[in-house]
Amino acid sequence: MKKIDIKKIAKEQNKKLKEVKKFSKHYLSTNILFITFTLTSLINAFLLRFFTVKNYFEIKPIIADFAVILIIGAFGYFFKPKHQFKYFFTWSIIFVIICVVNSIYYTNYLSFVSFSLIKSSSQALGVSDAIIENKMELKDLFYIYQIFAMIFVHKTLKKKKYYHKVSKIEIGKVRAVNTLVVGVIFVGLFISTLSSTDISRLGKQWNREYIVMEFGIYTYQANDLIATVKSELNPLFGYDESAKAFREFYDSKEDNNEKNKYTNIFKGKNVLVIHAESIQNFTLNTSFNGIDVAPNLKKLASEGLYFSNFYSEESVGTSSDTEFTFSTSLMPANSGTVFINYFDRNYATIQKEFKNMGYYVFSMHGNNCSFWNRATTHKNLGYDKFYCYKDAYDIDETIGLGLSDKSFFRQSVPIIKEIDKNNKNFYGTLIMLTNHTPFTDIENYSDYEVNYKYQKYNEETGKYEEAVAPYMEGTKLGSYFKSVHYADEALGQLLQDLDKEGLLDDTVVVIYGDHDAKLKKSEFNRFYNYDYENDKLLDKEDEKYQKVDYYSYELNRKVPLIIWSKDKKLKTEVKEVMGMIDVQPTLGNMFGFKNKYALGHDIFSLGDQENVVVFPDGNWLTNKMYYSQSKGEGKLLNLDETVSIDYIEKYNKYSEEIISISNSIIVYDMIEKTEESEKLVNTSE
Ligand code: GP9
Ligand code: MN
Repeated sequence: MKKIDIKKIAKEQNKKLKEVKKFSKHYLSTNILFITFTLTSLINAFLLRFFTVKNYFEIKPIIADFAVILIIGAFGYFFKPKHQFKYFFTWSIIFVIICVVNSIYYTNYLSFVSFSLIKSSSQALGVSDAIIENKMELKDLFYIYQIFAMIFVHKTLKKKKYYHKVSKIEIGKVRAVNTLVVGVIFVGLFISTLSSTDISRLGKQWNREYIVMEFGIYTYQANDLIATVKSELNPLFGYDESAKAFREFYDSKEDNNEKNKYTNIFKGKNVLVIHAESIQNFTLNTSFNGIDVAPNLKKLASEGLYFSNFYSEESVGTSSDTEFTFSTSLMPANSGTVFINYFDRNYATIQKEFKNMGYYVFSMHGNNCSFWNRATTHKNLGYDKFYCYKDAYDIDETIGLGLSDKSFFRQSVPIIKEIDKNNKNFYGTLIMLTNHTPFTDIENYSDYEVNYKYQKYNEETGKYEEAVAPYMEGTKLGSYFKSVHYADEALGQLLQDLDKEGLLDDTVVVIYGDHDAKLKKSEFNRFYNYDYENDKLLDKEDEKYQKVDYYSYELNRKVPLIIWSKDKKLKTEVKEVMGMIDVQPTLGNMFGFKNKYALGHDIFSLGDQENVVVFPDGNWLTNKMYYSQSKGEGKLLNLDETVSIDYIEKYNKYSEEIISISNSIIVYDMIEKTEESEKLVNTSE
């Protein structure tokens, strides 16, 4: 048997330890500037989160910050030691600016700054106003110590002839590569911690707080820079071709001037538009133990004009895309989101139309004013004022993402009353919030039950007894139903309060679900296929089993659209398929305006023409079929009817055209350019 020489092993270990110590000592004493830069940058990034989003102990953003600093710092080694200070100092200044500006911005807006806002002077002014108004706090300037630390360390090193000594032993390229490798390892480590939500939110960028919390401030700012530059570059390519397509499209577009029974019926009436967060249409037809999920919406739908096959056409911009499509009758942008990347274009909006008719046009939201860049974009859409967050509301009850809908509505009514008093007419948008994914917080506030109560036969007693099966309790879809029930109660309360104040007498209420709840297909499995007697799912072979396939899921994503007024004369269910893009022309006909750039249709002026709902991914839906362009296949809605290949090709072409014309208007600011050239023609005539 081989003898283990413990002494030898201990000796070797000792030797290794000594080598590590020697290396560490050598590394620490010959990389002082780099280490100072790395540590101070890391501390500042940590402090920024400490003072803002407050996720102190989260390791993820620290890894991300560290990786960014290492990678940037590595390039410093390509300079000779005596020139390295300039490099590290420049980056220190950039990092300090990032921290100070974001800190000030957060103090004022509870969000982080974006390069895209530089273009919007109003936001920049907002910040400078804030500085003048003394909304800057001492902590916002704390980060500047990094600059002094760098100068101090540099001067001390210079005095000690450090740079001269280091230049004799340093092989810059080797150090650069080694540091880069370590940086890349940390990037890999960081990526392994990411969830799909993280990645999608980094792409969407609307929740800036979340990105800083998870990715750290430096990655946030770099990502923001890339997104801003990308959206700035887009307009530089392909303009001529798009302008030609745009002109041809509008030259050949048939203008429908046909009148119908809804033409001008609401002329001169006030409008309240309710953006009902994540309300899907099927919730109006759902009840648990005899209690409706959404009794108020159901009642409004039965009294007003109810569009029961209505779809939101949102893309990655979710809520903001819907606001955009509703307002402009255009599709969302192909890349990026209008509210973040193309908010400064000229759009023909419903808000501007009402403003031209002398209305006071406002929006209201209980959440952070800068979410989805609303504070800026709402102004550009034509709103006179955006009542938001702490500027207008007392955040006295928080559920989920922020101010609860009940409190939001309760506080909105007196504001609307005041607006009504001071203006002849008003048009207002109320953006709800509580029914936002992940819907779980509602469990703490709701007593709505989503279980299944039934009479069970007790063989021993020979009697029927009340039994309860858990059904949707404890599931995400279950929480969603509770959340919708809450939102519906809030809506009911709003209408009651408005009525009490006499605000419904001359007002049309428009309610839309802004998009589906983004629930997984599997969530619906339990909902449709629950075997309450055995508290399990029905067998797939069971004749009652209802499969949730791609098409049934997509078709079920429809949201309610209700146009309601107190006199209840509207009372009609419109079953024709309809998209968010069709709302502006439909309301335009009712209130007496027309937008020549609208890509949707007045649903009541279609005559024999079939309507089509185009989705941002090119899929489309008619009364006859849902077609997926990416799959290259579709589903007939009525099996007795067939469609031809030409039919499919016609709508494939049409949906591509609608998406591309919309995108041209958004990216190349086509409406502004057309109006400018029309002005030129008019003045030269
Ligand atoms: C944010 C809220 C939610 O304030 O409107 O936006 P969403 O996540 O639905 O796009
Ligand atoms: Mn939304």
